[in-house]
Amino acid sequence: MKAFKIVLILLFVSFVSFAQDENFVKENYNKTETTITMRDGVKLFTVIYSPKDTSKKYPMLFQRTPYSCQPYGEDEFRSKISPNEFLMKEGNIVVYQDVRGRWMSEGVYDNMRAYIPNKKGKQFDESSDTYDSIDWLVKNVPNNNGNVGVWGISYPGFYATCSLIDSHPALKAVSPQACIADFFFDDFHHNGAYLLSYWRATALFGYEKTEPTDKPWFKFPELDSKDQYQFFLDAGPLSNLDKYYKEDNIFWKQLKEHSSYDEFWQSRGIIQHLKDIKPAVMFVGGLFDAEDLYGPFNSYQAVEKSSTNYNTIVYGPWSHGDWARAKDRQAIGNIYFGDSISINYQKNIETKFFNHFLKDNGKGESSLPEAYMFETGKNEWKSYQQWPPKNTENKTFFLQSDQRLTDKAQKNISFEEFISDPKKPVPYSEDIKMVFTPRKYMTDDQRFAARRPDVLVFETPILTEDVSMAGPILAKLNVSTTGTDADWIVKVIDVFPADAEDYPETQEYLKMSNYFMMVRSEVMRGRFRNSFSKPEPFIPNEKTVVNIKLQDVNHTFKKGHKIQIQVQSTWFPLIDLNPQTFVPNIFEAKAEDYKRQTHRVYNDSSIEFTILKK
Ligand code: PG9
Repeated sequence: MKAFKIVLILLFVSFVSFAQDENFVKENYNKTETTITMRDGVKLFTVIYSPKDTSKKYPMLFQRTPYSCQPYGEDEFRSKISPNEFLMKEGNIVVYQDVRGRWMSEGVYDNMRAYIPNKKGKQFDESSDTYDSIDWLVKNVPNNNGNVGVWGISYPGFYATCSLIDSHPALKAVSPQACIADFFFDDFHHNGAYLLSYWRATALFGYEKTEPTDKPWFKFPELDSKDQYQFFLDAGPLSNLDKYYKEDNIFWKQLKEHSSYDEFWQSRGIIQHLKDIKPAVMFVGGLFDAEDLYGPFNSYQAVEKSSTNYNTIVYGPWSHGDWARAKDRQAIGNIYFGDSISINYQKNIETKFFNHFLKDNGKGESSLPEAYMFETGKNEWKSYQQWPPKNTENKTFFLQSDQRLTDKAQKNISFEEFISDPKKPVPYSEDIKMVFTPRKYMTDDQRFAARRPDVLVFETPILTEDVSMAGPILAKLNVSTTGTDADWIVKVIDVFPADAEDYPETQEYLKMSNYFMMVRSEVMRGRFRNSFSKPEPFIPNEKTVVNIKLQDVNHTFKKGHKIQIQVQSTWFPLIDLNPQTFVPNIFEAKAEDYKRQTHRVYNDSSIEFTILKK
């Protein structure tokens, strides 16, 4: 009976604290809604949460979003505001804005709107919209201390990056998180391969609204299947999907018309403009972020190379946006990384970053590292003075006969061969589902793929000591195909020992014993091997170089594990099918273009790892 009473009391306490939390914003903040007029006259809808305690001045934490400032109405409050609960509870002015063309703001939306250098008169872009908004906020919001911080995750992360360019002098600290940098390498494409797994998301960003609205103006296609592999396989060529998105879906039209890295995509890439950055920056990303892994790594490097400002990077054992949640156990799919990882980051890293520059005016040292990187495998945080770390060396492993991965080149070069059949593509996941965007596959078990004849496997013997990788990976493939086009996918896998224990998160049908954990993966659409803007066919049966840069890792392959590489040519429906016959634009390929081909990977192919020196 006593235990029952204790449980009841605990339940009541947690309910009361939840209820208090639920009302914390309403009880401690005032909310006002307004519009801010941009230099071209367009009005952007802006929501301002100000602490009721007006005994001191506060910085403003500002987020610009395409996902809505809702709830709308001055009596409707968000349950949580600001980047995290620590910053919410200690008191800041928190501002949200619907970006141009979205929800309650006026204007026309443009996906990844291109930055315009040396703007004149009423010319605008996302950087100038941020500048104009900050200028109005510091002049008009009561009780602000004149310092502004910007943050955002994913698409809001892109707008945070835009705020850095031609930045307003009041903008002192920016944290672009999982920030999209370029839609040809983030989200909708990877190295030119179209992410079919994003197809449903095209509805979210494809339709233009006609006036400010607090109701969704877009509609998602109604599909009669929850089995994405079969649905898209049955759909056949991409043009068969036009029946779901008509001419009014502008983004679907743009995706189809711009299948190469042409001016349309190039102009929208933000990295090229990251020069002479002034505000302090903290880029944040997830080592297993399936959506925007390219953005934070490459944006950080661009700022590091071009600017002298405070510029730092944090990558944790996270999937897309995990760091903003407060899960006790941090796990992705079947892999557990540790407890309270996100909450500790929020308290000891993110809150410190903003307070140092917005409340302490950046005086003295921030006490934060240049690079704060979680080392998966060992599952511990590491601080580095630069990223990638100085004490690393490049080590080459060769993809050899008999499925061997060794650091010695093979003398008599031969090849491994497989039939690649668009009618029977390699699944990217064993799970039967219909995703809005991909997520879990980034740490998924790859045994199902290894056991297919159209997936080549190369692995080291059992490691006798730890091997720690910290930085980029470069796959240098020498391949051939009987066809005239092909995709090449490389997966880097940590093979667990037979005695590996299950986690509570381990899926029912799986065992962690001998688990093939995906650590990193990437595709190169073969037509773009020499140029993303000038696609080239393969010459049938001619040995051809295909290099693939895989995004950085920070992973230790522990003693007793094995390093494994898998190579394949389909990855469905994560990416669309390559017809394996060269056509000008795969979005216009016909059913008869899709052909089985025989592919070869020659044994002088190699993979270069960035290894941490002992
Ligand atoms: N980068 C993510 C995304 C962009 C576009 C479509 C779907 C997802 C994000 O903003 O979450």
